[in-house]
Amino acid sequence: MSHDEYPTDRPAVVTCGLPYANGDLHIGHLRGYIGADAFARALETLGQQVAYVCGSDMHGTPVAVNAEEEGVDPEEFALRWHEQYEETFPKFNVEFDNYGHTHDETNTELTKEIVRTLDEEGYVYEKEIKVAYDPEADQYLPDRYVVGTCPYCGEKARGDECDEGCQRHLEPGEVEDPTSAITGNSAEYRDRTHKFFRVSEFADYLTAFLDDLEGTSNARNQPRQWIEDGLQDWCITRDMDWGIDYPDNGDDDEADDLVLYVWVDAPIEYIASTKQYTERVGADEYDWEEVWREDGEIVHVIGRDIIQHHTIFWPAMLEGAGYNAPRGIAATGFITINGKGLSTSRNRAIWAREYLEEGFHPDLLRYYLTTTGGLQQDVDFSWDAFQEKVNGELVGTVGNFWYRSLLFAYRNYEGTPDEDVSEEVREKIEGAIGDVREAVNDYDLRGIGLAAVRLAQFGNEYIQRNEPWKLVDDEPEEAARVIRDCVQIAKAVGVLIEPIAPDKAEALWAQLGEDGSVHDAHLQDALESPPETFDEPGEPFEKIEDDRVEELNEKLAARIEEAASDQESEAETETDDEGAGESESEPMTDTDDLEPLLEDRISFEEFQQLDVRVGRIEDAEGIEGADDLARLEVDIGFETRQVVAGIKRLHDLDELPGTKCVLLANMEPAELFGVESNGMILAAGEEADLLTTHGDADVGEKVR
Ligand code: B3M
Ligand code: ZN
Repeated sequence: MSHDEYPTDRPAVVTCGLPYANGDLHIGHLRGYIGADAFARALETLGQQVAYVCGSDMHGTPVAVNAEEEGVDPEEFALRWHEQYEETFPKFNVEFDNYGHTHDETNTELTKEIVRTLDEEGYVYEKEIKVAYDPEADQYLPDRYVVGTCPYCGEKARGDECDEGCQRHLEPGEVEDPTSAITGNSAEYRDRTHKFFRVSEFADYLTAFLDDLEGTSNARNQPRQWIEDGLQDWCITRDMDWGIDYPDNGDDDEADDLVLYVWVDAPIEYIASTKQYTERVGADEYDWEEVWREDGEIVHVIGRDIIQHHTIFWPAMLEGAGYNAPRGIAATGFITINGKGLSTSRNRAIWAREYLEEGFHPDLLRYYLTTTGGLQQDVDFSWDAFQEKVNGELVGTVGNFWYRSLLFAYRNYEGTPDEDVSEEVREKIEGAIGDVREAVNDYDLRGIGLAAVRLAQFGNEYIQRNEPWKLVDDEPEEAARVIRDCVQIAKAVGVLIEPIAPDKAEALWAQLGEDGSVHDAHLQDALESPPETFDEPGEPFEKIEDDRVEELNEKLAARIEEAASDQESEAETETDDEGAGESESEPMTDTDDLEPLLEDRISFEEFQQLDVRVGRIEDAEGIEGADDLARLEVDIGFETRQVVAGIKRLHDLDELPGTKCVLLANMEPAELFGVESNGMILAAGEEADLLTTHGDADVGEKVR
């Protein structure tokens, strides 16, 4: 693993957690696949050589249990889902360089080879353990076949994971009060001999590995605690038929009927899939061994529920078998739906198929999922928030800028005016390029998207400020110069937004008459002149209407209700959720995405210098020409103040009159967009959540 800034001169591989081939894909899965896809594309725009690979996770009880419920053979069952995933991902512009599956020959062989190596290196031993068994079903109960209580946090847990509580991996025999998921009977314990991997020997290695690891802070920090608490060796075999057989090294007896635990062969698919890519394109173009055996850059994008597997078990396996270590691990937060945990069993999910059937463009969801919160934050999805973001940022800012500037250019110059780009605009674009570069190095997807949107926002301000429509007759040269700048900004926004909205960026590229594909463009191309002529532009984004949202909300509510009544009547056992960041727990605030607390303290006297008052908003309207600013009239008891606030796109202004707010009354007056602002209303966070009072404080009361 290297620490040189991206782009490096070594090949990189970006992976995302493998979906269990056991059910329909939903927005929780998509967040990870889209996120990793966007990251891989962004790395490429920096000039890094990248392969983006993944595959379906075919083994383990998540697949076996669901196949059994359907009464089908697990292989047939998993292959069916695998094929469906292969078809679905490209529909979201998730384009893997290779998409394999864990049951294919490459992965099966590589897994056996790696396990054999670990065994030969002395990292594997046998131990007799107690394994849950259901006498009625006459079968052992590995992992999801058994449910019980987590010994660490007391929450309801599955055999191998505390999925509703502390998210820990659980070893066989650890879950308390084990009950069979097949019959609901209490499980008995039977003695069985299993294979163990000596993870505990890797404590020092893993500590050093974490010191070097890049990515999100949850992935870098959480595992330290697990190491400090003492690492347990890891049981790597299961009493099951479905899976990769424990590799026979000639002298095994008992291990002959065991398969490998799914978490052994699943991450190895990252390597196998990269290898398949090389087999297809040739090692001259992309060398998987350089990545995995030497010093390439390995980046894993995962859900935060599988941090332990990727920061403890996986790097220990890689090290033990002589492979390269991951450079970065980015663990995403969960998705909630209308503020509640996504739940497939409760049908509280947005399904991939459903989204497509509604006819929404994939890039809209890509934009929403990557820019709504920081990567490790939980992101809430609601159709209302989706509409607000699409209409405000994509239609209102990006689309509006693209359309108005290119239309003006087309009508007046039939393309790009023959002028030089101004210094101001060149610097602005260079700044945005720098922001993207920094965001990629920080594994900050939102930063990538926002750099593009901010540039478009600047473009709108620029065109508004320079009013080329007024110049075109009297000062034609000046008008041409302004539009020349705008066309360059439009192109730059396209290059910058490509990782997040690849189709829309490609359409812009074609609109400008550029050769080739924007997917091959590098960030520096944002500064290259667009072709001299281009055709009449169309509007790139379509607004989502209110009645559409209402209809979508009704549909969602109706199916959640239907699922609830079905569940009541069936009182079924919950076995159908498939990971991918699915949790019933409430979203947590992750302090990494918050601004750090200020170190410097102020005195009470200093605080008293702030004259903060309760106010009531009397009137609110957008300021013409400003994308974000609104003019508010705020009653503060003694008088009514005119205040300018950056909330135009974040709030429905018509709803604000009558709302109580909190206002800093002795703020220096300022002029914004020609409007005087006489005070400052207080708001929290990027969405400008307006502060209000909890009780009946009167308008004009001082806040102390
Ligand atoms: N198949 C799905 C999950 O737990 C699991 C990921 C494997 S990644 C190697 O999110
Ligand atoms: Zn727990």
